[in-house]
Amino acid sequence: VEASIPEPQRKAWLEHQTSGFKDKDGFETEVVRHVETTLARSMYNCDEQAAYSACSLAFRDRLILEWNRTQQRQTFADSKRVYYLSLEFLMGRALDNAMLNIGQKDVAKAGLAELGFRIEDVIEQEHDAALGNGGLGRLAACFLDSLASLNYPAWGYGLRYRYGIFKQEIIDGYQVEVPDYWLDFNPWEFPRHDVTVDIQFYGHVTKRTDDNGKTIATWDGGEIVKAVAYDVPIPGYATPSTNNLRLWSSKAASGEFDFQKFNSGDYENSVADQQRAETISAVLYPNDNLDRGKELRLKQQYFWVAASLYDIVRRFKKSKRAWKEFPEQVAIQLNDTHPTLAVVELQRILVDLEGLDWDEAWGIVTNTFGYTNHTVLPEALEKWSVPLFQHLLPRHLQLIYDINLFFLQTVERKFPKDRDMLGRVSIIEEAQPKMVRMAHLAIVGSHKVNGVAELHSDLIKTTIFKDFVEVFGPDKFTNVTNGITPRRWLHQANPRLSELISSKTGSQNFLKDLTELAKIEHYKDDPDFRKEWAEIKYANKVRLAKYIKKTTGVDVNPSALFDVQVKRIHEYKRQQMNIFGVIHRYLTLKSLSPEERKKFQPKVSIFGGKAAPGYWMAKQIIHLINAVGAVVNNDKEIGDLLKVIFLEDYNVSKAEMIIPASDLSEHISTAGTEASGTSNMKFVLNGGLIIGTCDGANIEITREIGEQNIFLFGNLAEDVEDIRHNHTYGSHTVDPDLVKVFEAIEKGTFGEPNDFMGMISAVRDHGDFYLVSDDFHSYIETQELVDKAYRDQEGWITKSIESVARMGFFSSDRCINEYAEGIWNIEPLPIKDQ
Ligand code: NBY
Repeated sequence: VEASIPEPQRKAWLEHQTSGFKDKDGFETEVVRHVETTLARSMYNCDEQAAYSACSLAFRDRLILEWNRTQQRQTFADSKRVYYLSLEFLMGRALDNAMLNIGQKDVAKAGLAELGFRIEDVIEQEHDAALGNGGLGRLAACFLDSLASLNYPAWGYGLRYRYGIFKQEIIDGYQVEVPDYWLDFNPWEFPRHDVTVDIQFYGHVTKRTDDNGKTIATWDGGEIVKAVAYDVPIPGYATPSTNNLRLWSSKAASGEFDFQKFNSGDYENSVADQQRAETISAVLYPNDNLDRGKELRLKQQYFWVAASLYDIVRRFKKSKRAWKEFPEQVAIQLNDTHPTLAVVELQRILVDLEGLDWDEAWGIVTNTFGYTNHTVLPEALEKWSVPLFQHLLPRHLQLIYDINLFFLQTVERKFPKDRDMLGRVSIIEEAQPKMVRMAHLAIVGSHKVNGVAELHSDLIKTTIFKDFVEVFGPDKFTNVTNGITPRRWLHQANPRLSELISSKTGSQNFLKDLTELAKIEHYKDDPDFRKEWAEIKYANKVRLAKYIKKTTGVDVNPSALFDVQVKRIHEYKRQQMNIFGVIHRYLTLKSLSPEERKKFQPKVSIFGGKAAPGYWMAKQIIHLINAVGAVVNNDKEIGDLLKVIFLEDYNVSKAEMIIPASDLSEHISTAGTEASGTSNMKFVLNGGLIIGTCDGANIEITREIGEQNIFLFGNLAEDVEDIRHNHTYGSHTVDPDLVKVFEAIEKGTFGEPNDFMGMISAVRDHGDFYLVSDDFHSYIETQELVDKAYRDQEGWITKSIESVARMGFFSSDRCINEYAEGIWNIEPLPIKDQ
């Protein structure tokens, strides 16, 4: 059905178009209107939550209009689009970002003040959109910001989880998980009840031969679940471009409930069907860097991938182009292997539904997809059991077998008789049961595979994907070092620093071209500039200290060195090494005379991060941090010399407050395990220094900012394998300082020692896989260098300024431009006057 308004009536439409508020008065009018009509409240009944809602709705109205125009412009231009498929989008709050990107925050601030509200309090009302675990999900969010800001025609596709990552509470020192129901009031999403896709599961496949001798497969039976689109506008910074993030929600296909069951008196079961369908998009799996192989997770993946591809193909078909032009119009990026079924689904659409030949279809598929790998950890590499596949997606399993067969035939031609090679690269792992290796499928189905930092991209080429480099040649494998959006992570999180920088660079253009930060290096000896620089850091620390007092009851001195490690809790990230280091510091302090103690650098050790609910060791680490805090923070002898804080429920909006307040942050993963890291970039961009290992993007950060501005320590990635081998087959002695730490724990200094024996025996008795003992001495020594450097405040400020000035490379804008040119082959869409 043609839905567009006929020509004669369009004039009336254009005359009645609105454009949202224009100035402070207009903004206030809109806020009051939304309070009084949309929310049905009044000035006698308007709390901060209502002010937040009305303010968001006023901004939303402006966004929608630009969003519609952007979509019309993209449709009209009919140029190539990129689709970013990610099971996670860790967006955080939207209002502040919308105000800044549209460039109307000052207007809102003044307007809200006149109406009786402080803008900071209003912003604080918003619940984080936390549809992600950690770095991978936040990267997707930064990419959306850059894609819109750079005017690329791009859509994100994800799942609309009813529950995002759980809320973490710390009760008696233990993590407790609480569901995060975030959809009560969400002005940033638009349900598209008219945009739905029926998704099939289970059933059976029949094959027949048509008149031309071609085999036709049909997939019948099983059950249908409906996917409903919810759209989220993504505003670009200082551009009208507003892209779309489409999140799918699941619903029973038969509408409200199954009438047949209802009429036969089985009302309860008809409701149960409904609920079962809704379960698909109910909850985000809370594991980072761990694959658990649950059936519901595979259902989520197919549900989301099938709906997204249907949508993408539907849009392509409207253009009436030949299929072979598909890769010239469409680029699809796979954010890790989670969306890899898209490769199979597109092949199924082209072969089974559109009747293309296998080879032509496969050429289209491989030219469309790109795959980004985010980990080398074996436990995080996705595998699905063949029987599960057979049951849930019978046709897809057949297609995977065919894809594998043709792939292995090409490998066989290149490496005749190399059966080991065939076994190693096969998409099917010959295990009991057989498993589908999703990373192998993603590589075979894509034209480019990239890692997320130089070391990581080298590692995947020489370790987990080595054979594929031989099969496909090295050009298929590439690096795109991660980046972060300076809009959220500098301008929004640290407005005073952003302001100081713009006063020296002459404009806010550095927020669009981060390499302009280099200009501030000219001022590094300017006393006024340095003073202001230090004052901003101090003010950010005061704000965090207040927050710590409010949430934990502990007084911390803002003049102390703030040493921060905030990220998901994982053994490879080595929070255990950090807390062992803190214990070592505590024991050292206790052994000193009061006179000697005074020479010590006062420090606040700040931790934050969630443990996956089933990750016992990670939970033990959280417990130890809290147990150490309980002792140290109440030790009168120690006072301000050492405080240990665990901040509950670390998330994006808390990161925005914590990161600008750090002097030092810890990025101390075992070398070769952290693919990139992105918070390392955020901390340095906010004037904090890093203590870190030669891992992930730390290496490139060092190259950019200079070795004198970072505290590197520990063994190198190239040596890790040998060291591990030695743990198992050679002699393994624990570092003597670490032994003392263990003794203190075992003596009961921090409560029941049995609670912490897992962490100790992992190092002492189970091979110390993460090299905690091997790196401990170097870590402690380097922390001493940090103390010394910090006592030279002037030297520290110089390091801080130089580092920020040299961080231009780490903008996600640079990163997105690299993807656009090297992988997607897309161009920005110029904004003409409309
Ligand atoms: O991706 C992270 C990497 O650890 C980090 O080094 C990198 O900077 C970042 C962006 O490239 N990976 C990550 O966050 N991964 C996950 O959150 C994740 C979530 C789920 C699953 C696997 C990994 N899963 O298999 O379910």
